[in-house]
Amino acid sequence: MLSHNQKYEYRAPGSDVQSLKEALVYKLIFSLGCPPADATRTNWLNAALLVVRDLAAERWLQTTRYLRRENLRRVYYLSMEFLMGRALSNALIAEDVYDALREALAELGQDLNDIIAEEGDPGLGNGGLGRLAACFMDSLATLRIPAMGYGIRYEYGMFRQDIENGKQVERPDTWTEQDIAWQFRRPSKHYVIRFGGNIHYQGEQCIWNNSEQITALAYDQIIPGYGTAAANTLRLWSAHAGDVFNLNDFNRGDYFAAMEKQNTSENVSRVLYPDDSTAVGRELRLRQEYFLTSASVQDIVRRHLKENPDISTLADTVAIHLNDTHPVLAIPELMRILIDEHRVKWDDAWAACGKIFSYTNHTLMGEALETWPVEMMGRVLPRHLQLIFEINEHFLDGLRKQGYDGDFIRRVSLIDEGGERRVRMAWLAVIGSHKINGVAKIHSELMVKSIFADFARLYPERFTNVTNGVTPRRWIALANRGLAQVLDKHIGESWRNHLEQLVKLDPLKEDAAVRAEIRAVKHENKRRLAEWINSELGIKVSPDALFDVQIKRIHEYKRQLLNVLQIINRYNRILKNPDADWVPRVYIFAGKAASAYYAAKKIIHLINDVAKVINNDGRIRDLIKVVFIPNYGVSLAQIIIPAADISEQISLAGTEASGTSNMKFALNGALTIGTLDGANVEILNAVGKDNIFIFGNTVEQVEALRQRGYSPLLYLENDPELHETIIQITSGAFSPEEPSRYHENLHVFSDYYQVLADFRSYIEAQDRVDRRYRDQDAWAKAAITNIAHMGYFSSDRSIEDYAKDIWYIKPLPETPINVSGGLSEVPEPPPANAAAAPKKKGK
Ligand code: 26Q
Repeated sequence: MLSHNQKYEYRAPGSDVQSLKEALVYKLIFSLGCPPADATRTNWLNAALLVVRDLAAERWLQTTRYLRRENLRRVYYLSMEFLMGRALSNALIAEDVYDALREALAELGQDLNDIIAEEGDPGLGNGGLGRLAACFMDSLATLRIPAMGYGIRYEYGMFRQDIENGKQVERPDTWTEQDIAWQFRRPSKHYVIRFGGNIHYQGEQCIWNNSEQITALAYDQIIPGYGTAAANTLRLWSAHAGDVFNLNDFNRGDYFAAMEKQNTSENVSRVLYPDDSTAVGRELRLRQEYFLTSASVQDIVRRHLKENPDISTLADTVAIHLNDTHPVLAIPELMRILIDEHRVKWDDAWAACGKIFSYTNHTLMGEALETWPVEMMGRVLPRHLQLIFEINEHFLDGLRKQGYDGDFIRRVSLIDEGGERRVRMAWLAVIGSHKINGVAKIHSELMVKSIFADFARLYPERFTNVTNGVTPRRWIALANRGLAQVLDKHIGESWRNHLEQLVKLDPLKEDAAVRAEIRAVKHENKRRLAEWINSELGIKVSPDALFDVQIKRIHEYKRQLLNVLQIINRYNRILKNPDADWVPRVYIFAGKAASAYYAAKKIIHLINDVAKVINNDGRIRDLIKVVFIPNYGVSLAQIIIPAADISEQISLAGTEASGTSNMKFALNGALTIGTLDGANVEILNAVGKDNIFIFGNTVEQVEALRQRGYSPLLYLENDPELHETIIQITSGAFSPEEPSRYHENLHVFSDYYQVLADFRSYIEAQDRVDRRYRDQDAWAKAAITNIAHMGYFSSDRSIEDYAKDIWYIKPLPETPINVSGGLSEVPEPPPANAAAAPKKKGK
C-alpha cells in the first residue's frame, strides 16, 4: 500500500509513433470496448481523441494546480457563443503530434484525414463573435495567460442549412449525438439557477423566495496552448432539471407532469439563438443569458473562496470579460451574490464590479442593441431588476448632483422610458465596467462618437480599442499546410506564435522561385476546393479561374446583393462583348440567414437563381461560375479560405464592426476587395493601397447621403447598366418559373444599405482586379505582400493588448510547473478511526 508522501508512479503517454500506436490500440480495446479489427471510423476518432487528450491532460491539471497554489489573478471570458471547430486536428497541432499520429494511424491502416473529417463541427455560435471567442481561447492558452472560458453547451447549435430548390431549409444540428470523447462531464460542478418567484426583506436582508430552480452542470474541455506547458479550460453549462424534478411529484402520482416540467426547465440550454437583424426580446433567450452568467459567477466566487480567506479580495483575483452585452446580467448577479449572500455593503459591491468587469462591443447598429422589457425582467429575475433600478438610481443621482439636465439623464438612463419600458443592456455594461472596447480602430472611434457619445463624455478614460485577430495555428498551420511548409522553409517555424515574423517574407516577393512556390500552393488549394465542389455539389469549376469568395452570415448590411448585381452586370457585358479578354471567375458564396430574416433568405434564393441561369448559359463558356456552398461553418472555412484569390469585404462603411475573415483571407494570400469599413481600414494600412482594392463611399459620405435624404432612384436613372440588372431581377430573368419572385421585396427601393450608391465604384474596382490578375507575377507579389504584413492580425497580439490594458494580467512563467510526475502525491490518509479521532489542529 502507498503511504503519505510516497508517489504513485504513472507513465505519461509518449508522443512517438510507436507509443501512439500502442495507445490507440489500448484505447480502442480498454476504453471503447472495441477490437481494432471491428473499429468504425468513429471508434478510431474517439481513440485518437482520448490519446491526444491524455497528452494534454497532465499539463492541464498541472496548470490548474499551479494557479491554485500561487493564487494568481485570472480572467474569465463570458460568451454566449464559442465556435471552436473540430478538436482533434487542432489538438494535434498544439501538441505537435500531427505527423506522428498520421504515421501511427497509417501503420494501423487508417487515414488521418478521414479520421479528422469524421468529427462533427460543433456550431455553438453564429459567426464572427463566436469564432473570435475561439481564437481568443487558443491565444490565451498559447500566451500562458491564466484564463477560463464560460459558455453554454447548447443541445442544438447553429442549424444545418440545406438548399432545396434554391432556398434555405433549416434542419436541427444534432451534434451531441456523436458523443465525442473530448469533453469531461463534471458531475460535481453544478449550481442551482433560480428564476421567477418573489422578493421580500427581513430587515436589511433581501430574500428571494418561491423561485423555479434548475441545475447548471459543467462540461469541461482542455484548451491546449501551442508550444507551451500551460493549458486552459473552456467550461460549458448544460441545464438539468433541478429541484423541479423531484420525488414529490412522482409520489403524488403524476409521472407525466414531472416529466413535462423537466422538459421546460431543460429548455434553457436547448438551442442557440440566431444573430438576427433585430434583437427581439424572447423570454427564453433572457433565461439563457441569466443561466450562463449565474452559473459562471457562482463558480468564480466559489473558486475564489476556496483559495482565499474571504470575499473582500475578489477584485484582486478575478477579471470578468463580457463578450458583447449577452452576458451582462453577470453584473447584477455578482451584486446579488455579494450583497445578499455575503453581506457586502452596496457601495463596496458596486466598486468591486467596476474593477472586475470589462466589456467588448461588436456592433454600432442601434436596432441590434439588446434591451429587455421591464415587465419581463421583473417576472423572470425580480431581484436583478430591483438591483438594476438601484444601480440606475445611484448613477442618475450622481449625474443630477453634477448638474446634468433632464434630456441627458433620459438618454443615459438604464431604463428606456419611451414606450414600453425597457432595460438597456449596453448602458448597464458601460456603467458597470472599467473598460469598454471596440473591435477595430474605426469601429472604436465611431463607437464613442455615436452610440456611446454621452458615456464617452462622462467616462472618456474607459473607452479603448482592441483590434480583432485570428489564430495562425488554425488559420495557417491547420488550414493551409502547403503555405505553412513554404513559410517554414523561408522564414523559419516561429511564425506560429510570433506572427510578426511573417514580415521576413516581404523581400522574398522579388524572388521568382518563392513566387512560384506560393502560386503552386494556391493552385493546389484551389484544385482541392474544386474537387470538393464537384464531388459534393456536382458543379465543375476550373482551378485556373480566379476564385472570388464571399463567405459570412447573410445580412443586408454585408451586401451580398451588391456582389450579385456585379455578377449580373459582368454576365451582361460578356454577352455583349464576348471576345474581350475576360478573366474567368468562380464566384463562391456561403453563409446562413437567420430563419426569421426574410430579406436575407431572399438573397440566398437570388444567388442560387442567378447561379442556375449563368452556369447553364453556354454562351458564357465557363467565364463565370457561381457556386453557393451550403452549410457554412468553421470546417468549410478551413477549406475555402486557403483557396481564395479575392476576398469580398463589401459591407456599407460604418456597419461591419471589424470582420475577421478579412484577416484570414489576407493571411492566406488572397487580395481584398472592400470598403473602408471595420478592419479593412487597418488591412489597407498594413499592405498598402496597391495591394488591396478599395472602393465605395466612406463613413462620412454615407452619413452625408443619409442627411441629404438618400435617393436610390437617382443611381438607377444615371447608370443604364445598373438599371438593366435591376430590371432583369425584378422582371424574372433569373426566375422564369416564377417571374414575380423578386417583384417587390428586393429592398433596393429603400436601399437602406446604399447598394446602388456603391455599385459603379465596385464595378470599377472589380475591373482593376481583372487587370492585376492578368499579370500573374504582379498578382503573386501582391499576395506575398498581403501575407507578409498580416503579423499584426494575430489573436496573440489582440490578447496581449487585452491582458495589458484591460485585464491587468501577466502570463505564467515559461515553465511554471513540474510536468513530470508532479501530480502523483498521495494525499494524507484519514486517521484509522476518523469518527473517533477528530483531526488535531496544527497537524
Ligand atoms: C442578440 C440577442 C438575441 C439573440 C441573438 C443575439 C445575437 C447573437 C449573435 C446578436 C449578435 C450576435 C453576433 C454578432 C457578431 O458575430 N458580430 C461580429 O463580431 C465580430 C467579432 O468582433 C466582428 O468581426 C463582426 O464585424 C461582427 O459583426
